[in-house]
Amino acid sequence: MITLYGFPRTRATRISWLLEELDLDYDYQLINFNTLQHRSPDYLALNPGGKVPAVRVEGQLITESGAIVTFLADKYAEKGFIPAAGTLARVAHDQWSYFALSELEQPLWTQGKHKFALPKEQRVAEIFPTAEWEFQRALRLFSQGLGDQPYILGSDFQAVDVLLGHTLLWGLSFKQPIEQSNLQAYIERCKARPALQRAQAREKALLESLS
Ligand SMILES: N[C@@H](CCC(=O)N[C@@H](CS)C(=O)NCC(=O)O)C(=O)O
Repeated sequence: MITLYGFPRTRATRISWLLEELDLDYDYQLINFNTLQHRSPDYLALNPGGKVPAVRVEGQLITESGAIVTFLADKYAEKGFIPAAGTLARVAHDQWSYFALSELEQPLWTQGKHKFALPKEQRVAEIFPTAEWEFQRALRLFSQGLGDQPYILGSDFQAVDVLLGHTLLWGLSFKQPIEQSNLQAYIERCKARPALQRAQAREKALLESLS
């Protein structure tokens, strides 16, 4: 059984979304951000970074959402969510995964860190216009790469689309304009995926269990 340590509306959604796409059973261990459980000695003993997502697979803890997504898609390669290693299709998959994590996500995370995640004395309000500009620049490149394909590698939804789709949804939640019509259509395709809807329903139930 795979254990996912996570909290709703965080990068943990990337993992629950992919697990649902892969149609795998998993145990969702809620790490309650509201009570700062991610900074508790117990969680830090498990995951010294104090972050989510983390997964435990066959007794090993794995962190970093990009590594988890790639690992799970590779481990269950027969389900068809990632091209084989060493192929040009795979490098395109990895290229867009790294783009999601370093170019598209980074300006959003910069905003998040300087709005709420960093200690107050480390926050720099002047950073926001630059981060917003960088996000728009990354959107233009993404839009160009997507063109008129349904998903980034073509007609099939792949693990990389979890990273890209989740990050676009994050952009919307941060009220960033996404004006490219092909990206808007891509977002709608992602939102319509039953696997994402199941992951979000599970998150909602977990949140409700806290109140
Ligand atoms: N690079 C990591 C980032 C993980 C991360 O920053 N997660 C956030 C939630 S989305 C977190 O756990 N924040 C808690 C904290 O920074 O104290 C990944 O992609 O998994």
